[in-house]
Amino acid sequence: MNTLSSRLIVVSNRLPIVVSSTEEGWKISPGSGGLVTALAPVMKQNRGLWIGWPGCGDEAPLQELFARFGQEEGYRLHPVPLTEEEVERYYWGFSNETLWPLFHDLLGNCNFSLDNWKTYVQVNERFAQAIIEVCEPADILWVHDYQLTLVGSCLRAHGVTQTVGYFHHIPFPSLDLFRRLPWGRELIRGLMEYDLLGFQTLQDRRNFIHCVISLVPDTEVVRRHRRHTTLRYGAREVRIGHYPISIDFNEFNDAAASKEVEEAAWFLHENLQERQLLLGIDRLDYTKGIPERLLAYERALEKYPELKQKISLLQVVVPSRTMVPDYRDLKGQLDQLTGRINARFSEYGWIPVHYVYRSLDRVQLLAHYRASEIAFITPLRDGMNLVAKEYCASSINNNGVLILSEFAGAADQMGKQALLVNPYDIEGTADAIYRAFTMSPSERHRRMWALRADIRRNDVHRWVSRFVETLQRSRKKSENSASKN
Ligand code: GDG
Repeated sequence: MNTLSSRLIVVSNRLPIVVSSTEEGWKISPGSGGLVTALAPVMKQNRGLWIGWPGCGDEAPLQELFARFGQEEGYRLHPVPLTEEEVERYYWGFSNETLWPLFHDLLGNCNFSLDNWKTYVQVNERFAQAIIEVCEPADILWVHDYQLTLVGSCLRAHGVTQTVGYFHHIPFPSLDLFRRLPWGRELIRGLMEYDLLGFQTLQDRRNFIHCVISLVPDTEVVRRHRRHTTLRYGAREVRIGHYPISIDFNEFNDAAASKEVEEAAWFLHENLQERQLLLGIDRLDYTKGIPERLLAYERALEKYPELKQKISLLQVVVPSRTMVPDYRDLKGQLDQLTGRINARFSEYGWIPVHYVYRSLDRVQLLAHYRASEIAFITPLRDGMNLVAKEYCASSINNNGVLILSEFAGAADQMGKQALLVNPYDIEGTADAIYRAFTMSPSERHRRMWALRADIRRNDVHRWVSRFVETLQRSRKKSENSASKN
């Protein structure tokens, strides 16, 4: 991407860092994940500044650590300190127990609490204050995700007129569901104070526009383009587009080809030469459809007995949000289901489910991708699902098959070449396992080759460029109309 004419400020709930206390003193290192990898070069190039909650209390010498980080990484950090109670109500409460389940169509998991909502508003205001402290008139601002929907409107309330973009990483629900949120109108109006709103899929973009038109009477559609729709909201024009997020294809492809990963992958398959590995990797989350997946696998073993001894499910579950009661219950359910399937089907020398409840290091993660003949990714709902893309980028021999839920955002781009399933359809998903297992090498090659070519072309660097360039265009447009008035 070309250098921008202005400084880029990124705002997210968490800063992209890990702060830890070691025997040699405090340490700071960049966090992992696609967003950090994609944004780091753009931030370096454009004198970037990243604003967010550091994820620790004031026991760490943050000023000193941030100065070190700035020198080493080439962009600066600015903290938004939060109290324990704020984290409890804004993050664990409203973000993770209300917005997260509602936006994933799981109304039954929602907790609607007025106190949590009030703290959410207050913390969004705190983020806006932190931006105002450091922001200069020419800066471009890019806010991320559902924890910070109201930052744009808080900024406007303080008279900030800069161009502000927002990217929504999770799905946006239908009007029918969204209306259940008691503070839905405030949230939608808050979002309409951004200049550019980015969603993962066309469906999310449509759902959002439908909610705006129905709940905010003073809006109208000005233009419809393939990539975005422009709405007029009061005196302002707001662009709403879809920008499917992606991964750093080359990084996964190259790392998967390394000697270290090759050896680890060989080791994983060592005792299982004649067997196909079916891989599930997820954060512990009820949106990921892990119990339904286990039931479909159980049904496949029942319906297609020839799979016995010939297939094993490797299910990795990364501990997450264990403070939230629904997540603890899910863990119990998984322990019970895997135990049942293994007790029912195990034979000497063959265990049907290898269940791992921990995070894998990077080499192991890539080795799992490379070693598995089939990826089994069946969320009930997902904004995108980067694991599906990472699996394909690591499938360097073009021999993997992707079974993918039709309710993952990734299905929009990968649906033609993946075996699409409805995760609630246990019978259909069991059939897809059998179909993947029996797929010929030439069909596997053809499908995986096309999947990889598409991810290579539409990688995360392209995603960043497309969003930031549109944001810059929005800025030029508002500058032009301001100079005419
Ligand atoms: C949100 C949206 C959207 C997983 N296991 C291990 C591990 N991972 C890494 C994967 C991948 C990431 O975690 C998971 O990304 P997802 O996209 O699947 O899901 P969310 O975390 O829920 O992210 C989602 C995303 O935002 C981006 O917009 O796609 O829909 O929910 O990168 O590699 N990493 C390591 N060990 C593991 O065991 N090191």
